[in-house]
Amino acid sequence: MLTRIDHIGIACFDLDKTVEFYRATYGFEVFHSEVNEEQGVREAMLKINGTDDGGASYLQLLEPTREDSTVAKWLAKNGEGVHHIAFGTADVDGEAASIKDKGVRVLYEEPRRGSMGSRITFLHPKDCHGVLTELVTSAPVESPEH
Ligand code: MC0
Repeated sequence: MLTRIDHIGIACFDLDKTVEFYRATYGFEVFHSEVNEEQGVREAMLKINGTDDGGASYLQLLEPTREDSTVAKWLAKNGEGVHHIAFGTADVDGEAASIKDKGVRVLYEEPRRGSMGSRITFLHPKDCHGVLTELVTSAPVESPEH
């Protein structure tokens, strides 16, 4: 089951300037940031709200780290804007298999590493009415130390 909008991915040319726009305009703060070399992005996660499946919804701001990355290619063609949406699920493997059975191209054989230790895969935008769609299983939340 897909149980939340995990995040909306927004491609930008300058991550720091874009983070500042979201802070100054809406008051959203950076919850987490990292570089994902495999995906070729530097990213900032802005937490918007918790969700009733125990997860959360984020805006994910993405700046390419190299010219041959998918985000750099997309920015060159489209300019800044919404790059993908991501649905959260407890079972990315099962959801990907079931969606593949419906004839939608799943881009990875096995889920890969996403933001904050999550496991992710993507569905081809041409099979999703023009929307690059990601499936995410968040990393388990560590219990607080006593
Ligand atoms: C490409 N297309 C898109 C699109 N990217 N349509 C909607 N939204 C997008 N983001 C369209 C193009 O306009 C083109 O349509 C067609 O798909 C083929 O695109 P292409 O530019 O020729 O590029 P390809 O085929 O080499 O690659 C497209 C593909 C790729 C979706 C397969 O971008 C991909 O593998 N994406 C998944 C990985 C990714 O995006 N990673 C970055 C976020 P026309 O009509 O012109 O033929 S990483 C992330 O988000 C992680 C860190 C996380 O969440 O934790």
